[in-house]
Amino acid sequence: MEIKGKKVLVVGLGKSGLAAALFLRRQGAQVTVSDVRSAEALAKDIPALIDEGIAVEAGGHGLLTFRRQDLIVVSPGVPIDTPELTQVQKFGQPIIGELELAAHYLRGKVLAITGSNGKTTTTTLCGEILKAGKLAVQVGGNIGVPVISLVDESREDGWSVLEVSSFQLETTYTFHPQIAVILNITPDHLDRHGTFENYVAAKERIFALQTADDALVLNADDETAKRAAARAKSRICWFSRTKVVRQGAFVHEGVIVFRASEQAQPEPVLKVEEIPLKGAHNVENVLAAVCAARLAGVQAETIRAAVKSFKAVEHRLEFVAKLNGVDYYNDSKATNVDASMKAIAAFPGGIHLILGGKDKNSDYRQMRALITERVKAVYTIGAAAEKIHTHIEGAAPIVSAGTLEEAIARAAAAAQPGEIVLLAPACSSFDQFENYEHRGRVFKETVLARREVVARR
Ligand code: UMA
Repeated sequence: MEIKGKKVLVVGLGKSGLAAALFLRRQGAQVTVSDVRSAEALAKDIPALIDEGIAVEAGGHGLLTFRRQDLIVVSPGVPIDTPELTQVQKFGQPIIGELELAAHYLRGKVLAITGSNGKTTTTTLCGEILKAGKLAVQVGGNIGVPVISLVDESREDGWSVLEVSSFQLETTYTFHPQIAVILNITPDHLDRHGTFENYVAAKERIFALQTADDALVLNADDETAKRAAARAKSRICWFSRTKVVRQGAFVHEGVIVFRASEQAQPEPVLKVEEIPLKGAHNVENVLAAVCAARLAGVQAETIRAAVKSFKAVEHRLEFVAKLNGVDYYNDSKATNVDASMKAIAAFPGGIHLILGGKDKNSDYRQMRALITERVKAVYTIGAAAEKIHTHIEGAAPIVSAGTLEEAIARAAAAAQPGEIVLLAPACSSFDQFENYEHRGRVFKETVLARREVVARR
C-alpha cells in the first residue's frame, strides 16, 4: 500500500489510533487524527502527535476533515455508521480499519483467533505454545496491543498470533490469516452491530479471503460456528469437546487427541485433567489451541508441556483469594451473557454472583435456569441493574447493590464457607469503570483489602 504523501485521517485516538497515526506518519503520510473527546481529555497524547507533524481534531468529528482525505483509518471502537463516515462513504472515499492497515505491512504468517468468548485465553495460550515450539512469535490485537504496533518487529519467518474482534474484522478487505480460529459465536455487541446476523457476518470475515492453502479451525459443538464451514474456501480443522471429529482435535477417554486427516491415526496430546484452567469452556479453548499449534507445526509433546504450565489470564475466571472459607473469582472479562453463563457453569453451586454494568441490548432471561440451579444470590450493579432484575426475577434472591464495592460487601456477609463469590457481570464496564481491566482490578483490590480486615479479626 503506497501511503507516502497521501492525506490520511485516523478516527479515534485510543491505543489503535495513536499507534496507527504514528505508523502512517513514519511512512510519510500527511496524517490528521479526529476524536470526539475534548482536547483536555486527549492532553497526554496531543504534544507527541504535534511534534511528529500530525494534525489533531479534538472535541468532535468535522465533516470537512473527513472529506479532504485519500484514506480513512478507523479505530475498532468507532462504529462504521458514524454520521461522518456514512456521509463520506457515499462519495466512495476508502475507509479501512486498523487491522486492515496492519495486514498490508505485517511480515510472516498470521494465526488469528476470534469468537464471542475465550479469545484472549486462546490467543495467549497459542502464543505460549508456538514460542515453546521455538517459533518467532508476537502476540497482539484485541488483547490490548494494536496489530499495527507489531509491524516493525514482524519477521518473514515468524508468526503473529492475533486476537481479532468483530469490530476489527468489520473493516477488513484483504486480511487473510494462514490459520483462522472461530471459537464460538453467541450474541454480543448487538448495540453496535444491530442484529446477530450482522455480528456473525463480521466474525466470518476472518476467513472470507482465505484460500485452499489456508486453514480454518471451527468448533463442531457451536451451531453458528459450524455453519461457517459451508462458506469457507479453506481447509477445515474441527474441534469438539463432545464428539469425535473427522479431522482435528477431540476428547477420547479423557485424553485430548489430534487427527491430522481422516486417514491419520489420532495422536494423544494431553489428558483433560492436566489442563490447569477451570471450566468446560477452557477445554474448548485448549482443543482450539491444539488444532492451531499442530497446523503451525508444533509437536504434540511441546503442546502438552506448554498447556500444563499455562496460568489463567488476568480477569478470566481468575482466583483472587480465599477469605473465611469463601473463594473469590474475578471474571470481569465476562462482558456478555454467554461468558457469564460459562463462568457460572464452572462451579457446581453455592455461587454469590455479581451481575451488571452497561447493557449491550442483551437478553438476561437466558440465564434464569442456570441461576436457579447454581446461584444462591445475585448482587446487581450499574446501569443494567433494573433490566437484569426484571429479566431474572424469581430465579434467585436479588440484592440491589449499586456499586461493585457494595456488592462485594453484601456477598461477603452472606457467603458461607465452601461457597463462591463470583464477578461475572454479563455487561460491559463503561458505565462505572474505564474498562473491564479497571473493573477487575477494583474487584481484586476490594477483596484483598478485606483479607487484611479478616486477618486483623
Ligand atoms: N471515538 C471517536 N469517535 C467515535 C467513537 C470513539 O472518536 O465515534 C474515540 C474515543 O473517544 C476514544 C477512541 O475512539 O478516544 C477509542 O478507540 P477504541 O475504542 O478503538 O479504543 P482503543 O484504545 O484503540 O482499543 C481498541 C479496542 N477497543 C474496542 O474494540 C472498543 C481494544 O479492545 C483493543 O485491545 C485495542 O484496540 C488494541 O487492539 C477492547 C475491547 O473492549 C479490549 N474490545 C471488544 C471486546 O473485547 O469485547 C471488541
